[in-house]
Parts: sequence; structure tokens; C-alpha cells
Amino acid sequence: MAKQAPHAFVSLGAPKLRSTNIWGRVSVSVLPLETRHQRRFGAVRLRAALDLPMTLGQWVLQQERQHPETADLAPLITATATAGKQIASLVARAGVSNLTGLQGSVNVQGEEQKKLDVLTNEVLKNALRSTGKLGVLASEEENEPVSLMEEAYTGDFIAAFDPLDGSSNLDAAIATGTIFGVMRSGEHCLTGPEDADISQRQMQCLVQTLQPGANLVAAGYILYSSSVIFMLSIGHGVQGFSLDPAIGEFVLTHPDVRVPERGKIYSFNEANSDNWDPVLQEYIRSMKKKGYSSRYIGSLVGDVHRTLIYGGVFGYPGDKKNPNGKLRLLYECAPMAYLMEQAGGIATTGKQRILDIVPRDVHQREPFICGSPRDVEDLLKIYQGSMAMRG
Ligand code: AFP
Repeated sequence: MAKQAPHAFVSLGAPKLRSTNIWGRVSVSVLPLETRHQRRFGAVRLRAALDLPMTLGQWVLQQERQHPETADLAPLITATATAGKQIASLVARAGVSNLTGLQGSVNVQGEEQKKLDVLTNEVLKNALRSTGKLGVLASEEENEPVSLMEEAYTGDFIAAFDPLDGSSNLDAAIATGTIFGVMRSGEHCLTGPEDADISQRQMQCLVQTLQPGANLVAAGYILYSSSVIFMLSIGHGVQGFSLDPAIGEFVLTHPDVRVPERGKIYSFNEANSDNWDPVLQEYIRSMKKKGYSSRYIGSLVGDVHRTLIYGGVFGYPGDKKNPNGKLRLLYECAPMAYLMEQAGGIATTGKQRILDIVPRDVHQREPFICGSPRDVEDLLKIYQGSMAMRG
């Protein structure tokens, strides 16, 4: 019985190569077709490969052209991104490098410092110091604003940051983040009356850090999670950059972030709910009735990032035990509020816009509620209603 010829390849109209196969029949080779396909899809792949998202460095240069008034922020942004990459690497390797656990010291707020709290504070400080752009630096991990009498601290900017927020989650490999805000100093921090002594000058530096969030000229956070994401605003919307491990650069993956008008998630530490005021309790009950879901990480950067991307509301309110809540105004609430507003959202204490609060203290705490405009407005309406009732 004659062997049956294998099924000839179906042509899609491409030019064909004819050849004889082992059965002596003419067969249509797939080669030209494959070549065409390879050429076509190879070209598409090549284009896709060349169509790389903009790097943070390219974006910074673009901003310098589009918004020249922000040009002097460039070194600070670049330095923060570099520190973010170093911190991301420290966080990712914490388990293997024996960097989990406590440092054995306590910060000014009475919190036990993790090894990485201390290390990341140095990383960020050194990166910002090298820019020569900073006059003063305030950190969660520093008792007082740092205005060392050093040449490096001679710039016109003030930075406030939390180098590793959510570090209590670290040993369980849960998301953490760096939060920062940048303001301009009214006058050179270390200049002053000729006869001013060091403590007077330092006092002057301290006073300059106590500016409301409305004075921020840049703010952002870096999230260390399943990917490393740098969300940044310099006053022209919010841009999100992801760290591309293939090239070791942040690339623009979330251009012009807008928080959804309304979300489906509320995010509060409900364990505190018995101590909340009745308005907030009523608000959360109404959210449950509307079918909202609850999500809470206990890591501000992770919780705010989810709220920015998916919408909804996040809050750490005051309660009977802690009337001002837990979050620090200067380097947690204000930068997050700035980002939230730049993305079209709202950030409030429930009674006051976060960005309007003038700090009295570097480590001052404030109730903080932020998120989708419609969701936060619902809460504000209940607060306004209750105030009207009380007359
Ligand atoms: P840690 O830096 O001590 O982990 O605190 C994190 C944080 O300041 C903030 O990131 C969270 O939103 C908040 O505390 C969580 O606080 P609760 O554990 O009381 O919910």
C-alpha cells in the first residue's frame, strides 16, 4: 500500500517554495511562510522591545523643559530614587543578610527601632546629603530636624521623610515603603544674625520645617512589595514608576494617576472601632450596607497605594485612646495628602484639610482619612450633619 503523503501545509497565499519530499511528491514548504511570519512578528517584537517606557531620568529631563521652575528639584528626585533602589535591595535581602529584627534602640516616639529603620535612615540621609540641595532634613528616626553644620547642608530645600514606614511588617515580608515630602526654606537655614549661636541657628532650622503640607513642592513614596513602585508628584499630577529589574531603572508605568471617583473598599484598623466617634462608626456601617469590602495591611504606603489605584477610602482616625490617631503629619499625612489631592482625591482629618494644618511639632500626629472624592465626601457630609445638629 502506497504510503500516504503527510498533510501539506496550508498556504495563506504566501509565495511558496516547492520541493519533492521522500514520497516523491511536490510539497509546499512552510519555510517562506514562516520567514514572513518571523519577519512580521519579529519586527513587532523588536518594535515592542524598543518601545520601552520612559525612565525616571528621562521624565525628570522632560519636566525640566516643561516646568523650568521645578528644575532644581531634579537632584533630589534622582537621589531619592537611588536611595529607593538601595533600600529595595536591603528590604529584599533582609532575611538572608540578618537585617530583620530590632536594633535595640528606641526612637523619640518611644517605638523600638528595627535594624532596617536605622540603616535606611542613613541611606536616605546620605543620598539627599550628596545633592547639596538640602538645608534641613526631618526624619521619623531623628529626634530633631538635622541641620548639621556641614558644607553639604547648604541648600534651599527641606525634606521630611519616613525612611521605612511599616517596618513592623518587615519580618513577615509584608509591604513597606519610604515616604517623603520636600519644601523650600524661606531663607538659608544656617545663616542668621552674626552673633547667633549654634542652638539659635538650629532652632531657626527647626522652625522652617514646621510648614503646612500646602507648601510642599514635591512628595512621594516608594513601595517595596511584589514590585517596587515610586509614586511622585512635583505639583503637576501624580506619576508612578516601577523598578524594572532588567535595567535597574524606574520606568514610567502609571502616567497621570487619577484616583477613581468612588471605590468599593474601606481600609481602617477596625480593632479600634469601639473607640471611634459615632460619626465614623455610622459611616463604616453605611459602607458595609452599600456592599463595600474591607482591606487593611497596616502599612501606610501599601494601604494608600491600593486606595490610589483602586479607589475607596483609607483612614487612621483619632479615637478615645489616641485623639490624634497614629500617623505623623510632617512625613506621613502631608506627603500622602499632597499625592491624593494631586490625583483628584481628598485628604482630611474629618474636620480639616490635611494640607492646611500648620505643624507645631516635627513628630506631631493627626487623624488621617483619604481617598476617592465621592467616598470621602460621604464621610464629610455626616460630620457636617452632626456638627449642624449640635448647633
Ligand atoms: P510601623 O512603622 O511601626 O510598622 O507603623 C506603621 C504605621 O505607622 C503605618 O504605616 C500604618 O498605617 C500604621 O502604623 C498601622 O498602625 P496599626 O498597627 O495601629 O493599625
